[in-house]
Amino acid sequence: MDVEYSASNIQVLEGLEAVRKRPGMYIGSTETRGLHHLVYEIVDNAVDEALMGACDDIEVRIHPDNSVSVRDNGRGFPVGIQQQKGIPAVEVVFTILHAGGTFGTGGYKVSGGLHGVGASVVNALSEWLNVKTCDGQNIYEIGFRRGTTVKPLTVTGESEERGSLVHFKPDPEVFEVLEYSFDTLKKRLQETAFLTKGLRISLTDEREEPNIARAYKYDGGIREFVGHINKNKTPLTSEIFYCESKKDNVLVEISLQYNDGFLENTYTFVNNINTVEGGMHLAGFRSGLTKTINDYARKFNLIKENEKNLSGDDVREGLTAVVSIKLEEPQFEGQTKTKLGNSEARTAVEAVLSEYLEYFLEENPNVGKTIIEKCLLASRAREAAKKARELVRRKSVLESGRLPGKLADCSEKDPAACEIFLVEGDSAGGSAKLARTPKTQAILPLKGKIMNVEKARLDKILANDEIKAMITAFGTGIHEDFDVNRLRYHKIVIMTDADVDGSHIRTLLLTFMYRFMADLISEGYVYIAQPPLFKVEKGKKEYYVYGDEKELEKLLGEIGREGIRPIQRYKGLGEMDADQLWETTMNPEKRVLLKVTLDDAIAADLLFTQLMGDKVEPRREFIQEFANKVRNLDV
Ligand code: TSJ
Repeated sequence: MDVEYSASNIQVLEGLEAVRKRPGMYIGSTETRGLHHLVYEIVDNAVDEALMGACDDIEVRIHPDNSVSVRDNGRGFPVGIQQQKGIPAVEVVFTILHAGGTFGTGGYKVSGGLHGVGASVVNALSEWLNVKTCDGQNIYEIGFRRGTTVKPLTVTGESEERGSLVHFKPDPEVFEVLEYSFDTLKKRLQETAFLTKGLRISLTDEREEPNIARAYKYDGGIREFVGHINKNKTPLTSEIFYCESKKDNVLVEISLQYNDGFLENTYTFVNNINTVEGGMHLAGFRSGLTKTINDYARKFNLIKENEKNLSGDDVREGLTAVVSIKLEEPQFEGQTKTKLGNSEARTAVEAVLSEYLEYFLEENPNVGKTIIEKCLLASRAREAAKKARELVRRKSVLESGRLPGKLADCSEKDPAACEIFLVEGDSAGGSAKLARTPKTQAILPLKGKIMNVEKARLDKILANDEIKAMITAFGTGIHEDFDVNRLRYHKIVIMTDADVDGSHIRTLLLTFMYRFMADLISEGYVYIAQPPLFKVEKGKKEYYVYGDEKELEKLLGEIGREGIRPIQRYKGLGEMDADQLWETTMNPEKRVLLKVTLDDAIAADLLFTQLMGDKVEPRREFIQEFANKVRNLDV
């Protein structure tokens, strides 16, 4: 594809001062998330160059000063004078708000989508930003400070190479957090590599000696993505379905494979944006899947004439799928603007899936048979569960409105003012009950281990006492009956020990909520309490340390070591008395709560699966990784 894109085609709009005045409007937050957003913006522009077929390698480096550089081997920036502004096009890209390639002139862009704020926004929010670009002949450089050009574009040398390099340092005057997370960038870059087959993306962390480096390149694209998601599960077949086709100007890529579990993992992307809220493409995928599988099963007599069609739930049990589409003018809707509204995406995805999946099943009859058997099993189990549920429904605790006996409820009735603490163990539960403010704080002690919800169908899960207690206390119902408007507490606080067991229990709880009450998490009702790890007493003063040994050392450095009584290390909540628990962990005036966010459902699912899956080894890694992650969650 040959796209005409010269210096004069760049659309010009104004106003970088506005960006520095209200950074939140442009990048969402000036905390960790916004900080990382800057990198995605720059990388997405380089990915566009790859989607044009002009580049196949992107290199991201985190430098020791927490500046970041992104290099690609594309055509380099256009350097000619842009007519409207009379300055080089590359300078327009970085100094004029909303300047970018004109939309709809051909090709699909991943930048300029949901997060597409433009390189100029990154520039405005950077203490400094330097650009180097090579067109196969010359090396050009240009430099900026807080969005203003300080080193005009000049030729600084000759080179036969091509490509762009953007190096920037987020402005400490703007960002509250300046430290990049290798893991966060790694996950996002790996996802981008899966979604852009053949593109190599590397990440190097120069803050560590020796440097830490990762590189991702997937020639199989989302087919490898599906394989990756199913890595720690047990796939039903070794074959992974994959198709790619264009319809009504919508480029559709779909890959899927079934595993022996009960849950569905379908991830959808539009122009590389993870559409967490789904939308038209997801709807098209679902209807296409149900229809194609039923048609196939009927055609080959795998469902008897007197049997009912398989339902959508039946054909999605144990399904892992990635649907990635590209279209020129995506319309995003929904609370987090991650729901696709374009109706042409629905018909395109449905048509492409039906055509290619039918062909695939006919070509691979053994795979077809295995899948249909799995769906039939799901269907029968669902029927049985439904009958069982109807039988017990009237007497069910879930419906009775009676609160669990172990719950120490609060007296306040307005959910917005109420909190519930899910506390590990009866002894810590006892202290928490003494410590709490009974008006607004409820306590629900939970027995050591919560059931593993990935290994059971809903009817089993509902029979579990701990889970029943949570559901009735929350008041929301569960799964299809879930209604977040009935939630009785607007803060659900998970309070577990700061050790490996505590982390395991926390993960089980989060898994349960994520799978059956996802809105609790996406709407920001779930928090993690942070009990301190150390207590330091000096003279009459007490200090609590919530971080690790490093932080303890820091405190000791600040207050001096003289006259310090032996340092107390808390192994569990049970070691604190009620007063201490209140002071350090429950008092809304002083405590630090971490809000659980699951905007990255894939990463979460992979983590959960690693913990819950059959294979033992990944489990240990998970507990360690998640224990760290939990400390880094956004507040
Ligand atoms: F985000 C960004 F803008 F800062 C950025 C852009 C960052 C990085 C690392 C790379 C890029 C980028 C832009 N790489 N490649 C390009 N290419 C163009 O802007 C370009 C080059 C040539 C032509 C042409 O028509 O000849 C057109 C374009 C859009």
